[in-house]
Amino acid sequence: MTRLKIERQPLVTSIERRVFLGRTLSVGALALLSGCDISDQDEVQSLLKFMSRWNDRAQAFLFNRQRLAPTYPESAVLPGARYNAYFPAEEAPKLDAADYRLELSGLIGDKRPWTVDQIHALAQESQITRHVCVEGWSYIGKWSGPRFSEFLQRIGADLTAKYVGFQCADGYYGSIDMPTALHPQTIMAVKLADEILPQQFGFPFKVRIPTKLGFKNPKWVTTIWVTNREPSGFWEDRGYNWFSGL
Ligand SMILES: Nc1nc2c(c(=O)[nH]1)N[C@H]1C(S)=C(S)[C@@H](COP(=O)(O)O)O[C@H]1N2
Ligand SMILES: [Mo]
Repeated sequence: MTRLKIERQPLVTSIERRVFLGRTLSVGALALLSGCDISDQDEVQSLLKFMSRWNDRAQAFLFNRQRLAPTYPESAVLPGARYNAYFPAEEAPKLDAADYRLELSGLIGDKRPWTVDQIHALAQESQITRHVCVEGWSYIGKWSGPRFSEFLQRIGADLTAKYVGFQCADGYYGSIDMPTALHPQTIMAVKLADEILPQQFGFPFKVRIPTKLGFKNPKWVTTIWVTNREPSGFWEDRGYNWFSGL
């Protein structure tokens, strides 16, 4: 698949970007690097990867399960959500509601696949929150759908497991920590602006996680799994920090 041929982005670049965005840590690492020309050496990369993993653990420790991401009034929603993916909107997967099946694997009691109708039948909630992309833009949108925690309970997921993983129809993949999966604002968004989620925004659903950066919100999800194994992700494997909380 040509889409997946993306140049590896060194971790240094993403850390510089994080500092640019005024985010935590890595200032020391940057000071260490500035003025010397060693930033693409393997040792520096592995030191920074180690620090990023350490940063993940610190962020996970500090994450408050009850703290809510800011919400906004209807009037704050501007028309038109902003599309993003690692390919143009015309190439977005077109999943057909009739043959779509959400596959389940890993530490889950009932692994029978789910249809779109079954997802729609769960009680839905709406949220007006800000989607923040690491590239430096954001928008306020209204998303609706079942709480992910409700879904995880229904399928008999092991809620004491560490991670939930996602595979998407476009080859994208990702994972989140269990506290974030169970957070009250983490939903399976089946609607955007009160309409069925448009195809390019992730039909049949996007896991909407307002406590995380945009790239941690997978669209066109086809498989969900629950695991204790080392998590990964499409952008994380290209250098972005795994936890990436807001
Ligand atoms: N399957 C899949 N999900 C994805 C992506 C992607 O390329 N593929 N891109 C992520 C990124 S970087 C962003 S900013 C958001 C954009 O979501 P939106 O198009 O609904 O605004 O989707 C995220 N989820
Ligand atoms: Mo993004």
